Amino acid sequence: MNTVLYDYWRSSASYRVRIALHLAGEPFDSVPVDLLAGTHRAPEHLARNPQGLVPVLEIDGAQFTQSLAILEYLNDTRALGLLPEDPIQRTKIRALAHSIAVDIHPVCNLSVVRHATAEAKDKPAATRAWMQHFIRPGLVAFDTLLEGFEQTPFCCGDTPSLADLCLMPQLYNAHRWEVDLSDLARLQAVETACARHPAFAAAHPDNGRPD
Ligand SMILES: N[C@@H](CCC(=O)N[C@@H](CS)C(=O)NCC(=O)O)C(=O)O
Repeated sequence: MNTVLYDYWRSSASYRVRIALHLAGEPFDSVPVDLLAGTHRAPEHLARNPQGLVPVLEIDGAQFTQSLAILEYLNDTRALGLLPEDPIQRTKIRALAHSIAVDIHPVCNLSVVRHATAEAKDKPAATRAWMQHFIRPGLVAFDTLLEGFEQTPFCCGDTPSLADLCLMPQLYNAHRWEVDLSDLARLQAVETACARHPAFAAAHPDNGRPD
């Protein structure tokens, strides 16, 4: 059975999983679920994920939702080395990843932002202001948390960790909404390193941008 990823090209959570699949060298078919067209709310997708969210991954005869759970599954079954053995370091790297995936990402989700800006006269401006309001402080905190690690050159060492897989999609989103990150040197250095990595490059949203 083929590995299938139900995703959306601009979805950060899907982008995390694409990076992991490319790190694993796992061939997969990408099935786009158009969030702007509302395809994620159609019965067909709700049957895959009752939450109506992407990504959904079919792999090894199983179907998974929730990107962090999927990353841990791929890490466990494909030896990706996203988390170290040491329980203290493991927990600290998970905390970095969660600071993005659990704290920044949900408040910047399409359904949340649409609801929050429903009454705004200038929706594009209100959306940008909302994004900037939540993304910059979250990434400033992430940059400060990185002080506890050596970026040689990735967030926590010389190979990509769970933190890098969450950071890069969030940075893509930050650039999209013109969040100023010019003073965050650690983040910029990690971004340069990740962007050069073939798995990150292959997973980039531009590769899935509809024609
Ligand atoms: N915690 C979930 C979040 C998934 C999620 O929020 N996906 C977004 C795209 S990045 C989505 O499907 N949004 C649809 C919506 O907000 O209606 C995960 O990590 O997989």
